[in-house]
Amino acid sequence: MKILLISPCQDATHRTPGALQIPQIALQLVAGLTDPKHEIRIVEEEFVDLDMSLSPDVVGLSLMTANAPRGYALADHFRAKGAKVVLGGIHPSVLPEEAAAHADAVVVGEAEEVWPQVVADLEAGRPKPVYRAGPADLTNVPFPRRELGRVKRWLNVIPVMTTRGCPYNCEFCSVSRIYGRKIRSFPVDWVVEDIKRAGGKVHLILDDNVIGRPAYAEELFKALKPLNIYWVGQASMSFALREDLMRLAYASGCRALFFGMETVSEESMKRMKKSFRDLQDVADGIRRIQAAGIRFHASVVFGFDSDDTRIFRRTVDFLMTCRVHSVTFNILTPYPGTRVYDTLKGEGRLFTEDWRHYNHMTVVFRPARMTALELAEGQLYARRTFFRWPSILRRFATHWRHPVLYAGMNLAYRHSARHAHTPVAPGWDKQA
Ligand code: B12
Repeated sequence: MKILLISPCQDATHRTPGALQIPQIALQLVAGLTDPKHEIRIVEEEFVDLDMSLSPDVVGLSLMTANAPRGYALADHFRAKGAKVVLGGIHPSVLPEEAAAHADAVVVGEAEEVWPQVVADLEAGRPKPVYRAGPADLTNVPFPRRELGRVKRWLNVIPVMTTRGCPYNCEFCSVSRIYGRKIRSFPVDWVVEDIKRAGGKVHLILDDNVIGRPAYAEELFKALKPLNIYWVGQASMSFALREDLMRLAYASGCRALFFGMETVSEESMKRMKKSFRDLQDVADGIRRIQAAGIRFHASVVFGFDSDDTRIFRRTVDFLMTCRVHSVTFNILTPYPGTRVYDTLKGEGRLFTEDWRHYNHMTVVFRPARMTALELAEGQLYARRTFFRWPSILRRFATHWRHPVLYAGMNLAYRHSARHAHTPVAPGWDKQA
């Protein structure tokens, strides 16, 4: 069979700028699970145009909520041409009924243990409408077919997986619901072999928390050191309490980590049961992590019910004082399958369920202690202020040892902040 695997873009008119392009690994993994007798093509529409005249036998689409509407349109297009369509990824996994309207089969959860059966059923002409997968055993997974869907990029970041699952259960996140709260890991020698096969020098470890299992992280960091690679990833703030792990991580090539810091509101920290609940502890943690040579990329979320309009200035001032390397200023997004979605929906505070706007960057609900417009303008103020030249130059004093990474991230975020509009979803004024 001719199988076309697609990662749809969110918005064909507004794709991710080159410097921020990070390839998806899910489709290369699905390709690795497929009997090699089938002909496979991978297209990441966020990076390259999709040839709509292709005539595959089977189309597999990987969907998040933000690119689900585009995915459904592509599914309808290829089904009308006679192809069988399979939908997978986090969005179909939380809303299989909605996805089933655009597919011959929906995979709920992880592909590893169901995809071979899906392909066999498709070949036999009798796919089941839904395939439900439990947490996969990661000890014997075929390597991703990284040669497929390769696109030449400014910065060739190679995505790598080492663990799956997240012990935390944040109200705005659907990961633990889909992948479980128990952390499962790929064997360390499998990860090392995968990195060797992938080639490249700069890697993104995709895990939600690379130190979720400290003993495994220690073994992993020691095994990565001889590979002489650089890597970035995600971790929880508790990393700052482990000088030993920070030293091992830096020695293994870690140069920057994305931290779900979420907020500077101690009221919200307590409600979210964050590992750090005192702002001074957070500041000390940031200082220790950056002193270990690891760039601190903060992910901040605006729009919690305890937030009022003072949160924006307080957040920017705090991050400036801590000389943080870079920041993603997100807007609370009630993704389906999360507790915050159920709460806001239950309270009739959602403006829209047009998933195109569910992308961490658009106000789709009525906040509690400010208007939707104040939340949108506040996020924009924070982005523009933190990435102003005086701020970039002042923080550079702390990050001069890694000028390329610093310049690349800060200029890319400055560019997207300067060209951003006030992100409120249609329908906000009806509820203001
Ligand atoms: C790495 C990552 C990124 C990277 C790379 C994204 C990418 N292209 O993959 C970057 C930084 C670019 C990114 C950006 C964004 N991300 Co992101 N990202 C992740 C992260 C941490 C890991 C995803 C991953 O690759 N996992 C490893 C692979 C193997 O797992 P997987 O993708 O889930 O695939 C498995 C199954 O889902 C299934 N499957 C998946 N696709 C398919 C397809 C078929 C046909 C089949 C059969 C099976 C199947 O099989 C796979 C193997 O078991 C997840 C958190 C998580 N744990 O999932 C958040 C996550 C997916 N991201 C999220 C969001 C919201 C975004 C952004 C919108 C945020 C923003 N504005 O910045 C953007 C959107 C970018 C885009 N391209 O549209 C949300 C999605 C929530 C939702 N309901 O949509 C998540 C869940 C984070 C969260 N905590 O909420 N992201």
